[in-house]
Amino acid sequence: MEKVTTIKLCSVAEKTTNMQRRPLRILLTSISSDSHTWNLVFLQLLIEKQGHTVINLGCCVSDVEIIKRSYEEEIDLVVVSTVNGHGYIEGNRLILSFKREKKIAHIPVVIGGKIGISGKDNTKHYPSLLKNGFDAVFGDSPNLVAFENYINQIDPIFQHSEQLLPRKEI
Ligand code: B12
Repeated sequence: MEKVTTIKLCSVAEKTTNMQRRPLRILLTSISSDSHTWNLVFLQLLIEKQGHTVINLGCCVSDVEIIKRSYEEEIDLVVVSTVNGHGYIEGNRLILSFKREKKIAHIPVVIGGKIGISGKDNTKHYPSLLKNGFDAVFGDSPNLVAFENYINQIDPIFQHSEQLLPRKEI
């Protein structure tokens, strides 16, 4: 009798629902000049609701601190949130420094929020942010489905991290 092999394709939604992967460890941060915090609180709650662990560095975080914590925390993804309008300037500076660090350069880094001071035209800043190394750029739309979908297709990097206890910091 002919042997039939079926391949089960796992959709993103299914992957998330089943939570077969271990939860991601996500470093959430703002940029050095940005003192807004509710964006960070909102994103932390959104990401944690999906079952992932958030290390929230809070507002006004220096590039050096973001890079240092990325080395220390065994993270799978860095999420930069910024709304004060300096995002495209400091974001470009941050990502160039981050991607120069060979041991963490493989970690995906995304940025989102109010990237500049041009409202809808902030999209003009996206190409340089992507060219300099960001893996994705998100606007400040309250519709965060694209962001959630992005997170759900990330695979954990550190396979040995299952033993790590979830940590939350503000
Ligand atoms: C509260 C507030 C403050 C408070 C912040 C207090 C605090 N501890 O957080 C104070 C008074 C300190 C403040 C200061 C300033 N602020 Co202010 N502030 C606001 C205000 C009124 C609300 C922000 C807020 O809390 N929103 C609630 C959160 C949940 O929403 P959110 O920030 O928009 O974040 C959402 C999205 O942007 C998106 N998002 C954000 N990040 C990311 C990241 C990713 C990856 C994704 C997917 C999505 C995403 O998701 C979030 C949820 O939907 C906004 C105006 C407004 N209505 O938005 C101005 C606003 C952000 N501030 C502004 C400005 C200019 C300033 C100052 C420069 C003013 C000044 N001249 O001093 C300073 C900057 C200080 C600094 N160093 O950063 C501007 C920014 C302009 C721009 N980017 O075009 C705004 C938009 C006001 C305006 N219309 O001009 N501010």
